[in-house]
Amino acid sequence: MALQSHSALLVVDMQRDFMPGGALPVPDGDAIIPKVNAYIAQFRMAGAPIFASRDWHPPETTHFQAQGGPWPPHCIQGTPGAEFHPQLKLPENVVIVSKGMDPQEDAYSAFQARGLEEDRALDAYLKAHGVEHLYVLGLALDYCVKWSALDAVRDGLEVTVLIDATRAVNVAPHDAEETIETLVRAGVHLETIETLWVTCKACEEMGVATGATGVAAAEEALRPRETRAQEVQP
Ligand code: VGL
Ligand code: ZN
Repeated sequence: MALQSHSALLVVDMQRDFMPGGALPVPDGDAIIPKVNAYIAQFRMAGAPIFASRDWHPPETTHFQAQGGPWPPHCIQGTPGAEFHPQLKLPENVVIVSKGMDPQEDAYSAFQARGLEEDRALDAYLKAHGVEHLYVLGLALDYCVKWSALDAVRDGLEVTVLIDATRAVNVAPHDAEETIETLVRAGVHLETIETLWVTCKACEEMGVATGATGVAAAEEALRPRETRAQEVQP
């Protein structure tokens, strides 16, 4: 499978509270950040739109244990825990969509999210951008990544989960495996940065490096400008 035009990237809930030390930590949630940034750089170089969802709860919601729900309080609107991880490198033109604002709704799927503009839903943004193939990564595989991918299939999109850039909560020990099985049965493709970029013909046509070179190019693109400028000086 190759990255084609009409592709978009959905970065799911890369927020502090889902990282080690946060209120609802996903084991190794922060370990995927360099890879997530490499994907972001690649999609950016390919000119593909990038969306980022965030869990964005009110202080009281039936999603939290105090109100009878399954989870400790997390990602409360405006708190540090709800911020994107500081090492996440979202591009300036990223479209941020927020979910879980309704105090009666879990909202595990980014398709339940709304953008800041005109209260627009994710599917409306995707349609407006002519997106046909959605690539999904982030946290957590067994909740928000899973339900977002399944909703995307239901919405008629081709869907790929970037399996090396996601981690599961694993409330039960086999949740990750079961999630992967469910996704594959639903027709979701699974790719890694190697399988995606090695075969990326469209990227080559667009002048985007693929394979190991692509990863190196992405890393280069992510380095702070000052560092790059210094290196060309004698
Ligand atoms: C999520 C548990 C609770 C997620 C959100 O984004 O995967 N998981 N709230
Ligand atoms: Zn939540």
